[in-house]
Amino acid sequence: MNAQPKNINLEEIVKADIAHHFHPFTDHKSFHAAGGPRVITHGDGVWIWDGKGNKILDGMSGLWCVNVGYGRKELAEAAYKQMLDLPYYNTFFKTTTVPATELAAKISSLLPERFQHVFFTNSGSEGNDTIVRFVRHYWKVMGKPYRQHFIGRRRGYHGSTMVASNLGGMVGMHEQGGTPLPGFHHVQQPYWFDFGGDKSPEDFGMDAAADLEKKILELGPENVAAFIGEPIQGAAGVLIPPSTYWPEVQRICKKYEILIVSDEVICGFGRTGNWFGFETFGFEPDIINMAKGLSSGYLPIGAVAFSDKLTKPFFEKGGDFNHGMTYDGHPVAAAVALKNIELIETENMVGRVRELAPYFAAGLQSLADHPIVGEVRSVGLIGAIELSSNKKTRARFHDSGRVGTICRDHCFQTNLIMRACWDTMVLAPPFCITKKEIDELFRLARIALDKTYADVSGEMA
Ligand code: PXG
Repeated sequence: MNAQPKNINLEEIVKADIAHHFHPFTDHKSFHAAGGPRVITHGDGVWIWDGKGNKILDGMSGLWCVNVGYGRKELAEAAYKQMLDLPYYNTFFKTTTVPATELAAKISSLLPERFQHVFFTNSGSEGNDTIVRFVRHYWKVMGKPYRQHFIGRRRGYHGSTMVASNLGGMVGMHEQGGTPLPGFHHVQQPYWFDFGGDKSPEDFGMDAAADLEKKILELGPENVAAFIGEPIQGAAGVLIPPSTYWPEVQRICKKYEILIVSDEVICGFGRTGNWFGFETFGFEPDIINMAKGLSSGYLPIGAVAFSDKLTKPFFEKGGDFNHGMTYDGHPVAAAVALKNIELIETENMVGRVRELAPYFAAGLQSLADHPIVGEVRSVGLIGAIELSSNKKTRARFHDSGRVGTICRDHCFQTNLIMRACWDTMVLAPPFCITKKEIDELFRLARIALDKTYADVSGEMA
């Protein structure tokens, strides 16, 4: 247990934060107007505490990452031990450390046989930057230098660096970075609730995949390097693709020899009830990007697995791969990731996600009758609640994101962390959540929905 109150001078921290801390993905004016941040001080299991002593149910595992839950001493001890042994050494210039190598082998053992090699990064964004350089170079080495174009999905999220945000389809990010840069393209996301119209989800899944083929033909198949997708689009609002979608994407990419990148930063390490999302949705990627759940967020670390077909030319033809970051394979982060994977394995947490999935889904379903809920959906321990002004027509409230923010703020007041992606409320609780805690999560969620409805009931269509 790690639930004792922490002695902090809250006022001082808030003051210092307003004075000196420039936050990511934040409207700074309204942040200041609201009196600064909520300060999170400690956590245990699915619970976190703020500086005022509020006990909060974290329905988001931080930012989709604290999969084993808060307060696992084993992870702290693994970091402590490794820091004493060797706090840092690099993996450049024909060197390695024991945890980095052991982790590469461990990750490889969790993946299909064709993934024997792993490149380490410090975040999901860096992983995707790595993938773009690697893939472009790979196609040059293979004598196909024209294969330089990448295709992602609208509202896909692949990170915040310039290249990762190009792969992603978040317009708000493009607008602030002078992107998308040439060579990055975006197609229909498999989002039946908003775009499916009268079609069945399965037919719509085929349509969304057909949009990829259309783009490939427009660019010229010989110019396309890779398609990147999250098995479930997380930050877009937990878009769970219809069953037809991924198999059809696979067929199309195979037809035109286009590489498939599975961005498993959210889905990886058990979230969907399998180790990886591509297993849940039945496709065969060439490259896998991982971060978040790799260390359950206890330290920053990411990894990219390349299939042997892609690494082979590097081993046979030689020549440097001109890419790397100081902390690639950081030994302390790697030691923590190894211990994290050990916990997932020894406590059968992937099986636990699968077992809890129907209970979690039933909890979501219990909200489906709520007047402002248009749809609920989930796979494993990741789910979404669509806010809608008319269940039948799946109509949206005006000013996309407004009602989602209202609901998120009510969740905050109710001591539940449930995030809003526009007007979709999303959940991804830690795997250690109990059935009783799932009940509590949905009890709090209903309170937040009731309060939201009270605010917008006059807008129902
Ligand atoms: N790929 C995917 C699928 C992600 O979800 C990244 C790459 C980038 O990872 P890093 O470690 O560079 O952040 C992510 C990250 C949100 C939110 O509000 C989601 C992410 C990050 C921050 C906020 O939903 N996903």
